[in-house]
Amino acid sequence: MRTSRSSFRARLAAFLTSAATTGVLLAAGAPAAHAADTPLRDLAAAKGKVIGTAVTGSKLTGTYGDTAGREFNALTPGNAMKWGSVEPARGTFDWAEADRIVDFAEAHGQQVRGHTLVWHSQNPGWLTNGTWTSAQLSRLLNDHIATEVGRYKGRLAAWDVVNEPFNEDGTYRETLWYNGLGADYIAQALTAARAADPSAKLYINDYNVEGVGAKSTALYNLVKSLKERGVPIDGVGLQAHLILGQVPSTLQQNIQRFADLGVDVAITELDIRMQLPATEAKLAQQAAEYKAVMNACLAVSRCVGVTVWGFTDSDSWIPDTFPGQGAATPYDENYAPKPAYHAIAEALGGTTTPPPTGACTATYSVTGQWDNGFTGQVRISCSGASLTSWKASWTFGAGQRISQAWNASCTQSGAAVSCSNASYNGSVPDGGSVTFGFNASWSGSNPVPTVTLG
Ligand code: G2I
Repeated sequence: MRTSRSSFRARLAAFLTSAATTGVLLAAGAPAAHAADTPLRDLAAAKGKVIGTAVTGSKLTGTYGDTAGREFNALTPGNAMKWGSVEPARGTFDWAEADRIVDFAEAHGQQVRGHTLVWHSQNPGWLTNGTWTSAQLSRLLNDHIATEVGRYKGRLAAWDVVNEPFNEDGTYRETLWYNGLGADYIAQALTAARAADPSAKLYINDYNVEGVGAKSTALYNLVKSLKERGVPIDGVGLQAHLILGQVPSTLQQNIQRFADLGVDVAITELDIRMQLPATEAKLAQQAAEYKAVMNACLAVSRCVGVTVWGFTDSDSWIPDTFPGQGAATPYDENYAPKPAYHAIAEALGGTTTPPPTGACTATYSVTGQWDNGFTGQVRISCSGASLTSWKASWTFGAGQRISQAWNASCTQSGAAVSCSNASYNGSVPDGGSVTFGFNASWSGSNPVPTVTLG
């Protein structure tokens, strides 16, 4: 991982101005323990491991950006580096979103994992609809890799060079690349990537290869033969899109057999989905399963770390792809850490005290930020307790001023803000929540205050 003095300073400054991004205070007045917990990235760094997240570049401001920067030491662009994103029309490149993520990562002392160069999905129409000879395909492949890997040369820790090459039974997936070039497209891609950036670690990445089975054995045999042939290959990515209750029991054994082959292993896209609604019991089971995945990686020195595929349920691919399922990531849709977050922290050696139950809590988040303005949101949730009226108060730390509020009446005197319920939302039942919002101005910095409920 790249850690320079300047990036450390930037991180420190960012930390000092935005400590406790999601300010939470209990109704009783005691700070929730998790607001002060050690960030996951510091715990992971102490163990020499990566804790990463996939991100959407356009969202890297406000609470989303603060959390991504504070908690993770690696970022993977969820979509921004795919062929269809970077070259939508032949010869017309759009690097804006990818650049934004790489710049953000460097400013926050984070690694970047490039994702992905050669895949059957999310390719531009001009490529998939074209008719190509194998010589033309080979040229397209090599040029694409030279251009994209070359653009970020020296700045990325790793590339998912080839993504999802196998069928479930371990045969090769019949893609544009396989059909045109045979299995050799994999060696060609790896060789081109090494030439374009000798310092990036080169991976083959797939799903349903977490446990020992036909598909992971095909990947194992491929890596073995690539190594024997002297083709550059540094690691395998186990995506780990898991289903609650189905963490493979052979995960650690599988990681170990790849390590024994002489390659690194990364868990690259971890999420654990469940049938909605999420209940306390399901979230507790999910936490235990996140911990089990962390522990399997921590147990093998060549397992470089774990990346989650989106850190918040508001930025997860699951609900769109599997209707009725979700809650797959470590933070809920309002950026409140879930039991899975605490389980990751515990696996990394952190001591965390999850917020006690039987209380009402207020969570402040910045949902949008522009020039000198922002939209803030406070969510008041009760569990094991209820309210018939409420008042949420905080002190702005950097001169922010509220101009407008909705679903609450807010007054501001100097830095002190006080917001009381509207006539229609004073009651918060056990298990329920209410939300109010406001627009405000900021300049210089926009630190997140801690909210007290009274
Ligand atoms: O499918 C889950 C992941 C499996 N492994 C490879 C990953 O690259 C893949 O990521 C997902 C993204 O998280 C989704 O966000 O890849 C999907 C495409 O296969 C992405 O979905 C696409 C939607 O299909 C598009 O409609 C949408 O425009 O996301 C795009 C951007 O939001």
